[in-house]
Amino acid sequence: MARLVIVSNRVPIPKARGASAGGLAVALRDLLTPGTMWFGWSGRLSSEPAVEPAIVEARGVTYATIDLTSEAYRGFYVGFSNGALWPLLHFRLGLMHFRREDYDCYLSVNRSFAESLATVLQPDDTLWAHDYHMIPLGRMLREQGFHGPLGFFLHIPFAPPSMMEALPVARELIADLCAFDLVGFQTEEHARDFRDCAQRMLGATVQGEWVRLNGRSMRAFADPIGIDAESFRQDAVRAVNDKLVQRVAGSLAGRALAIGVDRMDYSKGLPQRFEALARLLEKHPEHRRRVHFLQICPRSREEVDEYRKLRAELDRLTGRVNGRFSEFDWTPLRYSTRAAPRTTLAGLYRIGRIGVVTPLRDGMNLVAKEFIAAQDEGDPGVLILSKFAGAAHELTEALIVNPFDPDAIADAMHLALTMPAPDRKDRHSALVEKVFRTTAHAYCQRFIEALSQVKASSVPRAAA
Ligand code: GDG
Repeated sequence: MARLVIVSNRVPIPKARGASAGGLAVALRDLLTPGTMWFGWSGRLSSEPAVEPAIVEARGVTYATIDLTSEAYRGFYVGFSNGALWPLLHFRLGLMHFRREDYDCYLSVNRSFAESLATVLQPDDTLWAHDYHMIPLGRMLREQGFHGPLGFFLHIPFAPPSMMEALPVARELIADLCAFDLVGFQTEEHARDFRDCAQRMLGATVQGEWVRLNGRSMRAFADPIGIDAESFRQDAVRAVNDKLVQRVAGSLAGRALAIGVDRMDYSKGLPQRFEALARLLEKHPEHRRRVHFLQICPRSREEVDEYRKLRAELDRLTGRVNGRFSEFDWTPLRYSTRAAPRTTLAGLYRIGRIGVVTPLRDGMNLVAKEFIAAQDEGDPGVLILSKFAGAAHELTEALIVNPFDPDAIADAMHLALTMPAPDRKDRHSALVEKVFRTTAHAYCQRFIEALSQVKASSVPRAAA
């Protein structure tokens, strides 16, 4: 196959030995064979970034990165990507802050990416760009004369036309997505929303998964992301020896552990989840002193106002729940904003009786899959899953809840805490089969294969 060039906002350059890889690096691990290139932002700010990327080679993979100015970072990353696109695509119109200057900055950073990429791209490369920061990149590369296959994957949800229309530059962004040969979404619902937007807002012709606009065709399909289930399971088994896991297990003193793991983000439904715990203890006092809820919640995007407000709200709610229900030797809610090492996390899932995954909207949600992979199949825990997470389209044997309804989450917690072992095992065996089938490996293979096919059929004959 031609050389693969992966593009994403942040580039996970492997660090010192033993450091664990981030989410996207784990998902794309199978593709990081010698010869591959990964291009994107270095994570550094500098006053005059160079056009030519800095190159680091590790295990045969070339990592090419550029710096951003602090002004570009504010407009492109904080402003348009996380202040406008993220809330819009998570159905939070009230939190969307659109500023034309931020959008201009978003375009100009994408243009810098395209110009910098042009210095390292080879004509027969295949390019796969990731996520909402990079939507205009495909069109810009085409304008620079790149003819190779162009793929894009959106990790977060898409929105239907009625919602997309609220963004003043939605038509431009949808047209930009159409400039790729292949666009992957987490679920068929998101893919369909995109095709509907292309049809209704741009007048494109849609046939099945194909979208035809201005004389060229592209494909928009669902390619659900997964985890490396086997290695995660092994981590979880090994983590019985992890000191922190042992300390947490000891501190439970026989009580059930309910666990939530989320970046601190308003899309994850954390206040409703904390409220649900209070409802559980109120409606079912028999669970008082018998359950601990552990919420691991690493801080994220604190440059954006909404994220700082969320932190203050969670601090307040934690105080309220614990103030109301704690006893001298029992605290119902433990909440930490520190990140846990990956193996520790796997071990904590394994000792969890309930995994609580209740985002208000989520592209996929890998925590749901990790929780399932980590369970002891002889005595598995129960997954409570939001109907608005992409994962709910596959993991139908979880206890599916409406995350806006703390009472419904509380009822699911009660059901999970009282579920007999045979029921837990039945649900788990159906779920684990799915998590081991729709893995990260399967996700990558499906995308790369679709990209190799789509190009052949979408290039106009004269140009082929
Ligand atoms: C986006 C989409 C989509 C969390 N806390 C710790 C930690 N994590 C890890 C989890 C999981 C990952 O971070 C989070 O992934 P999610 O899928 O849950 O959510 P997003 O970060 O919002 O990711 C999402 C995903 O992209 C992939 O396409 O599923 O819908 O929003 O792997 O385990 N890892 C460690 N310590 C922590 O404290 N080590």
